Amino acid sequence: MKLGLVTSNRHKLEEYRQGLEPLGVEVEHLDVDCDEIQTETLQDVVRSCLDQLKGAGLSNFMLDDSGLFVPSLNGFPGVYSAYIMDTIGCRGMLRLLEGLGREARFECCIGVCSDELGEFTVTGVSPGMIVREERGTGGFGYDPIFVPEGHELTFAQMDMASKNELSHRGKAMVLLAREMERRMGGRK
Ligand code: ITT
Repeated sequence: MKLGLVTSNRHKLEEYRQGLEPLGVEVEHLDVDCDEIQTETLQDVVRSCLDQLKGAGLSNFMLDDSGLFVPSLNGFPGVYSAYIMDTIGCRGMLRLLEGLGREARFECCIGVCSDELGEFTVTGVSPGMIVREERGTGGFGYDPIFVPEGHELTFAQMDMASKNELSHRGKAMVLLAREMERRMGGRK
């Protein structure tokens, strides 16, 4: 099966290829844009993008919206993660967290729109901690400041396969593959 991935982020594309191709899903890059609505949840952003792109005639595609949620900041930056990364970056996040709890979680909501499988979303969560200084050069975004629960290395210090095993996106990909299988089984 082949699915297009709508993203402007080449790191995401690589993570999807690494995670889904062994599961029999070929991932093709679709360089199209969607207006991310201002809303409270990743799931609403994803559903709105699916509708916009479907309305524009696209089919057999997926996309994700992801974010870092910090309970001591009442869930911030959450759906504003891209804006915060572009304005204050990892360093600004570290400054914001001085003196506050460092527990955090990444979430990734994947939305799929497929002729064969219909439309659905799945969400993966990776709990962890924000470290005190940036570590590592791999990955992207907040990877240098996030350590997944039970581990010592940041995502930016891991190779892509290890990040995919532990990450919000990797977990969402497992749920995606499971849902695809369930929907295909239902057709038999
Ligand atoms: P799209 O074109 O796919 O939307 P994006 O990079 O804007 O690419 P998101 O809106 O999903 O992706 O991400 C919101 C922010 O969270 C953005 O600043 C990302 O760099 C960051 N982010 C998303 N996934 C991440 C991950 O796996 N590791 C670190 N940071 C991540």
